[in-house]
This record gives sequence, C-alpha cells and structure tokens, in this order.
Amino acid sequence: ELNNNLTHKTRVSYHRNADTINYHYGPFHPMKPFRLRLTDHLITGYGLHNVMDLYEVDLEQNNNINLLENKILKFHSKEYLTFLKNLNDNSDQENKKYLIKNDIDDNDCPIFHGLYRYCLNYTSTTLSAIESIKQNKSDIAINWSGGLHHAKKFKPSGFCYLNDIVIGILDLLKTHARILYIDIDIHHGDGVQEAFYLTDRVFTISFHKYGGYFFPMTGALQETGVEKGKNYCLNVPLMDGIKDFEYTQLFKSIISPLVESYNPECIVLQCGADSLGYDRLGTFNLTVKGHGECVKFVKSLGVPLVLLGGGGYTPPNVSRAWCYETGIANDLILREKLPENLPFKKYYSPDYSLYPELGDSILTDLNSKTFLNDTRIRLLEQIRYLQG
Ligand code: V1P
Ligand code: CA
Ligand code: ZN
Repeated sequence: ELNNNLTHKTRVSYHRNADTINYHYGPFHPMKPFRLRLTDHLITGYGLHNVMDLYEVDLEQNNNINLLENKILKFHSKEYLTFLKNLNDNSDQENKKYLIKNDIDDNDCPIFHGLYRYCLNYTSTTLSAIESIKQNKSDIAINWSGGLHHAKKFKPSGFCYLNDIVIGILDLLKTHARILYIDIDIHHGDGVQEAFYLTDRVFTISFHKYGGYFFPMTGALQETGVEKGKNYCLNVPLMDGIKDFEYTQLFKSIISPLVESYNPECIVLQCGADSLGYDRLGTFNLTVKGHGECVKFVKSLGVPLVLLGGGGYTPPNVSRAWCYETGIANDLILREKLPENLPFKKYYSPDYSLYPELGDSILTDLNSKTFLNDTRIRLLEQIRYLQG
C-alpha cells in the first residue's frame, strides 16, 4: 500500500551516470541506451530528483577503476575482462578469434565504440546502488542502466556484456546473508540463475516467456537449483499475451509465501520493461500500471530493495514504466498528464499520458486459466521444500 509509513519517508537513492546514455549498439540494434535519457527526462520532469538522494556516478572522478575491476573479477574470467578492455585496440582478427572460440553472437553483442567504458559505467552504477544498501543509507536504491542479466563468466550474451547483477549481489553477500533476486524482464534471467545455482544464499526467480525458441530458451519449471542450491531457484514459464491481472495475481501469490519462507535480508528486482505490451521484442501485454504493481508489491514487503533496469525495446514505454516505478519507490502517484516542456515530448504521442491504454492490436493471451493454475500449484509445492 502506498503511504503506509507515515512516520518516515522511504529513503530512495537514484544512481545514474551521465555518460551511459550516449552509447550506441548500432543503427539496427533494438537495445537503445537513449531510452535512459528519456527515462531521466521524465523523472526530472515530474520533479522526482528533488525527493531522492542523487548519486552521479563518474568513472573519471572515481580513481578506483582497479577496485571496480577486482569486483568484476569475482565473477568474470580474467581472459574475458582483458578481451573487453583491449577490444578497441586489438586487431579485428584478434577479436574475431575470441568471438569464435567462445561462440559469441556479435549480432546480439556487437563491438561498438567505447564498449568497455559503457560496461564499466553501468556496472559501477549498480555497485553504487548496492553500496548505499550495504551502508544502510537507503531503503530503495535505483539504477535503470543496470540489470543486464544474460552475461556469462566468459562471454557476453543477449545485449549484456558484464553481469552487473551478479557482480552487485556478490558484493552484497559480504554484508547480507540471504538475497532474493526477482526478474520480471520477459526473458529468462539465465546469467544470474547460473551464477547462484549451487548456493542457498541467493534465491533466484524469473518470470519469462518460455517456448517456441524464445531467447535464451532456458528457464523451464524444472530448473530449481542443484546441491546446496537445490530448491533455491524458481522459474515461471509463461506464454504470449499475458495481461496485468493474471500476471500480478500470479506474481503476488508466489512472491508472498516465498518471502515469508526464505526471509531475505535484501531483494534485488530486475525490472526489464520488455514485458510491456507493444514491446519491439516482447510478446506480453502488461501496462505501465501492471508492471509497476509488481514493484509496489515488492516494496510493500518492507525489505531493503535494489531496483534495476534490463530489457525494454520501445523506448517511450520503457521510460514511462521506469519513471512510474521511481514514483512508486517514493510513495508518489504521478499525475497522468506528462510534464510541460518535456524534451522529446513528441515520442509520447498521441496520448501524452504516463499510463496509455493498450489498443486492440495486442496479442491474444495464450495462457489458459488451467495452465496458470497448474503453474502456480507446482511453484507453491517447490516453495514448501524450503526450511521454515
Ligand atoms: O534470438 C536471439 C539470437 C539469434 N540467435 C540464433 C539467438 N537473440 C535475441 C536476444 C534477445 C536479448 C534480450 C536481452 C534482455 O533480456 C536483457 C537486456 O532484454 C534477439 C532478438 C529477439 N527478437 O529475440 N536479438 C535480436 N532480436 C536482434 C535484432 C536485431 C539486431 C540485433 C539483435
Ligand atoms: Ca525474466
Ligand atoms: Zn529481456
């Protein structure tokens, strides 16, 4: 519930890097760091920067690139980090060799100008958010440029080069005993799941589209962790067209008993916005309000929270969702009418609303009531395996 805490304002910190928004994956690539610029303009347009602690992360001022690289090396291999670091200096032939050897898809993960700096930017911004939670300086820490959940130890995957989530969680494990990772991006959070598959100290759960060769093709209900990590991983495979009511109902009915049983000391929520209707890559039908309802629910659990971005390929909608969710973090319900004098306002036509309705041209919901019910029952069974 909003405004349930009248004695203390929720301490929210907003972590951003002015440089990250300037990078380009290439003209035909769906991942557009420009969406972060739209997001930031909306957030400032609504005045939200005035009610949060602002952290401007700056690599130039931060003379601790060594420290940052040490944290990255807690997950990624030395060889891979060296490859990323020397990319723009290496010969094309040397780069090609690493790509081939490691089966890297350079359509999804192109080598663009300043790639290493881009990676350090979003990763250090996530680490800045993590740090404010570690030091108990905020209740909720936000980095919309983070959440790149597919990156693997040795290689990039699905638009993600460094896995800022894994790197951040590994750092947070120094002070926090149990961390819950929730992923509402339409894609399976495979990189994060894999990194913590053998441990009970990080519980990972991802909601995603599964089936029909949808990237990355993992995330079946049966993937539940191994060894010490057995039962500390959940997957919620869904089909095309799921809508707000069904999604949020399923989300709450799973997350609620999960948090009760696992009792996490911190929650990291990846808020990939490609689960919204009309996403260029996604096939779900969530609205800004439905997507935000998940954030609102997680906030209501009263556990320290890190909010990260992720996917999202229709930039105006991505920025609407992340601005709305920044409002939710601050217990504010933002007026529907977008701010006057908003830069790039034409991108929000024809409605100029923060909460546009989905039109009629949405995909059919292929998730039957029986399918969703069966899925929920199986997931609740898994949760019962956790020690109370
Ligand atoms: O499907 C694939 C590849 C093609 N291979 C045979 C597998 N790649 C997807 C990658 C989606 C990544 C999502 C990242 C995230 O979860 C987190 C940031 O949101 C893909 C798709 C697609 N429709 O699934 N790549 C592209 N489209 C693509 C299109 C144009 C140019 C470059 C990549
Ligand atoms: Ca997901
Ligand atoms: Zn995605």
